Amino acid sequence: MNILFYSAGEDTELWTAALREALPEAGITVWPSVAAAIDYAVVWKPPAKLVAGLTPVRAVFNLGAGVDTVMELAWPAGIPLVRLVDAGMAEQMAEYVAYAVLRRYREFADYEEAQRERRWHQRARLDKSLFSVGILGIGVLGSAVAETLVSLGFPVTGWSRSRKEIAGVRMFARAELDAFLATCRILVCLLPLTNETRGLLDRRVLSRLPRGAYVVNVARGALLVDADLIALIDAGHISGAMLDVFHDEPLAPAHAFWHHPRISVTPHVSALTQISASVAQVAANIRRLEAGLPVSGVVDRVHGY
Ligand code: NDP
Ligand code: OXD
Repeated sequence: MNILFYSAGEDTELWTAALREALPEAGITVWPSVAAAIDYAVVWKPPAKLVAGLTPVRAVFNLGAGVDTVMELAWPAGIPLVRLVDAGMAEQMAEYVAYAVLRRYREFADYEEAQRERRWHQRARLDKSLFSVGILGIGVLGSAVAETLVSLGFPVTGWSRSRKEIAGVRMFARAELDAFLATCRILVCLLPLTNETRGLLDRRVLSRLPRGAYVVNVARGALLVDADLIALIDAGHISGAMLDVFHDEPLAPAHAFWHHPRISVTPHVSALTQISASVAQVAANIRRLEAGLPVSGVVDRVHGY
């Protein structure tokens, strides 16, 4: 069995060593080297040239949960594209969002500002039962985030294409977006970037949030219209945002997000890809495909995620 490997900006040595250990029977070629016949491609942000030169493969594995960059490429029809499903990211995402929510709810940013000014000021406790967190996208990661927030005692609402069921979470279906938005003191975005979701978080949608709402985007930067978010924060409608993902990464030094006093920026770290868990999942899926068994994480090419 031959595997073609490519990962943009990742540690190729570590990935291929882990792949060799998990699949000792496989030959591994690192693109742009070529092998006579390739059975599986294992890629992260592959260039178009890799796809153009690919001989027919049994499956393409995307080394990430989000498939927006692979979906832009012209893969031959009929080849399963398989994404990572959790693979150690759900726990990290739940930690990150719990931090963002607690930071906002317990007003830690205000205490940090007070400390800078050496100001002793105890703020009144906010009513948690009124501090509802809404999650856009109740998939693998959104569900883990929802369960964590429920366990912390927050009222939680969720919005997804098909209506989901999680104990303690009030769910909204696709057509109910405005009703969902009205529930959100904090809005967490965990949607995939697709033709339907690109630019979803624009002035119209963000304006539907209650005054003072806070925005957390941990999905993809292109879901958000940056200028609309800044305008609504500056107008006082949105109280602030914690952003982990951006249209262009790394975020340009001149971008307004870096120095906006109400925006916190992290460099796409809310859920980092874990080499050992990811390789274990890819290897298990390859073994299942070799045995003629179905695998989870196959991307729906029509819906784009
Ligand atoms: P899933 O595919 O499991 O979940 C996606 C969710 O979004 C599903 O609930 C789906 O609905 C919903 N959805 C998709 N399109 C629409 C739409 N048009 N309208 C309403 N709901 C929609 O993905 P994951 O949870 O695994 O990952 C989510 C995203 O998180 C990834 O695509 C990626 O971009 C991002 N990510 C970011 C990371 C980071 O470090 N910042 C790390 C990992 C992922 P339904 O359930 O009905 O299909
Ligand atoms: C992913 C990511 O999609 O790391 O897995 O952003």
